[in-house]
Amino acid sequence: SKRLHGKTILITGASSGIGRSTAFEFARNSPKELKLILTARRIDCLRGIAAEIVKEIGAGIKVLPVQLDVSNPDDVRTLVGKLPAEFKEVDVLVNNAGLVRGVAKAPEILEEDINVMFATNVNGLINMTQAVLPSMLKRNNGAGAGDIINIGSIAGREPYVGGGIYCATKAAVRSFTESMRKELISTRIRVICIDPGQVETDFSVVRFYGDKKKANAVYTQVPPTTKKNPIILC
Ligand code: NDP
Ligand code: 8X3
Repeated sequence: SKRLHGKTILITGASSGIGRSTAFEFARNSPKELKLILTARRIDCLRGIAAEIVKEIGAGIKVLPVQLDVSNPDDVRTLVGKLPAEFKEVDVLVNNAGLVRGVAKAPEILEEDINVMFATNVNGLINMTQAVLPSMLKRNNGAGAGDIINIGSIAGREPYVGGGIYCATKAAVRSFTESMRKELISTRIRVICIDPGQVETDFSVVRFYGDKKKANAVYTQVPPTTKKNPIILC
């Protein structure tokens, strides 16, 4: 799309699943001047994805892989300052990094799992937003311009048994998004929350601590969204 001409897009959690696909979608639907910043903890995966994108789209697109743990506030706070000059002005932030751990019900939920889900899905998303927003607010002579796309979930609307913490984190993403929309109403900064249903990614592998058999069983009940079974937008 021409509207993406020369824009800089930052995606968190771009090493896998929805984040990785989002990077390819932006690359495939944009002019060559697009600049993509791909972030996640697994830098080797990001480097591989960057090479794949450049191979498919052509050397004109600029892809910058950056190692970043969004649950580490110091790393998030210093991120923009460390970016090369041509990548500093982020036009589109895709807050996608997130995870679920376990299916335990209270009072059996592990404290470590509670903390990692909130630190990543909620605090990470809020800290990323605060890191990028100042430069968006300065744009267009202070009138503000940019897009913030938060990846929520249907789990944030319809909590389920064994998902008490994950669902709460996604409800928090939805609520924070709504506050931001209201706070930024007079600017040209758009904030949206996308709430996917089940998508077949590494999400369930992470939920079951790496047990692929248990993860695959999740998708035998209801067909998930996949490349062959895409979401149809009406
Ligand atoms: P994946 O497990 O395939 O991808 C998750 C991504 O998040 C990875 O790139 C991972 O990268 C990154 N990530 C996790 N923790 C951190 C961290 N601390 N810092 C930086 N990056 C991190 O799952 P999905 O693609 O499915 O998940 C993406 C988003 O979509 C999540 O927010 C999830 O909640 C949401 N979602 C998923 C649905 C589904 O059914 N799959 C449905 C609705 C929403 P790395 O490990 O390299 O850091
Ligand atoms: C992921 C969708 O229903 O597996 O957010 O929690 S669900």
